[in-house]
Amino acid sequence: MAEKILVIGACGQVGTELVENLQNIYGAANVVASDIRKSDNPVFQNGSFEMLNVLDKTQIAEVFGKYKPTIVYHLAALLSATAEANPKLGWELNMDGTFNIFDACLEYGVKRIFWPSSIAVFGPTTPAVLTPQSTILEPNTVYGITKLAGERYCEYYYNRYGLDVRSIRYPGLIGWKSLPGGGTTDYAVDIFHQALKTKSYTSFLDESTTLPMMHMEDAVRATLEITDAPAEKIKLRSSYNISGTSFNPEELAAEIRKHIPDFTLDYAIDHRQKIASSWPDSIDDAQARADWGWQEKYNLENLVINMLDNLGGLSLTE
Ligand code: AKB
Repeated sequence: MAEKILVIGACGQVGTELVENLQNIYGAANVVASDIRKSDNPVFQNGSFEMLNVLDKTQIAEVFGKYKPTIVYHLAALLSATAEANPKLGWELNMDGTFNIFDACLEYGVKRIFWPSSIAVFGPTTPAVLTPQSTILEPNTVYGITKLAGERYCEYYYNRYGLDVRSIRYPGLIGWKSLPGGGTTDYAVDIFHQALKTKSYTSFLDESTTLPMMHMEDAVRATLEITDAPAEKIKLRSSYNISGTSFNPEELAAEIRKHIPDFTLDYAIDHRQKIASSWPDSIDDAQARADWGWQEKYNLENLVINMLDNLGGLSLTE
């Protein structure tokens, strides 16, 4: 039977690029994108699009009933900074929304579901360097709390109901095709746009804040690889650590200066610093490598070249 793919929260930073990849793999006719509002990105002109609020069970039943998806990517969530601004909505959307989608997946016999966790499950008491897969999980943001509870529910739904959920803990994601919204790691995308426009950037995180980061191409590939891996390779039914690279704003700026020598970086630290300070510097992803063969392609150097190149800026050095 041909797969029917449903992407929920499709118009966000990951969804936009994931939908494009899925259309290339399965054919646009087999990919249904859904979100609470439609983005004008051209990718959504192909295939089907449905308005879908994950808190609306009637709407969920309509979409699942209409398309009978075999594989679901449930990406709808409030990210760290937005959830801190509205903790009740953060809890409701991230938790109730996830229950509603997991239950619909069970009811409609979905074969596999992908649900993203995040490095936000870690907190100030977690070992910060090469954070192990199994470690202290005491997040102090509402986003991190919902991601940790969500991970536990992934494992619970797998053990109790046999729902084949797969999950990875996304680091900060950096891509040129789509913009992030409401995260703490968003500076690492914005800096490229500003570097090209104004040759300057004001960072809301301080110079020594090292965070785990990943190029979007790697993140989308990890998402597809874990979702498509044979079930017996997925030994962890909570969520896998995955790692790309790690850097702080100063290191990122130094790399950008190799291509835009007069780029300047200033600092105006805001509330997001507290969130970032609670997250690790780097991640140990040995289990993802061993179980389903995870391997990143981008380090800081080729990530910066790729971003500037695709955003049209390498000509600045010529
Ligand atoms: C955020 O900053 O909230 C996200 C994340 C690390 O999950 N990018």
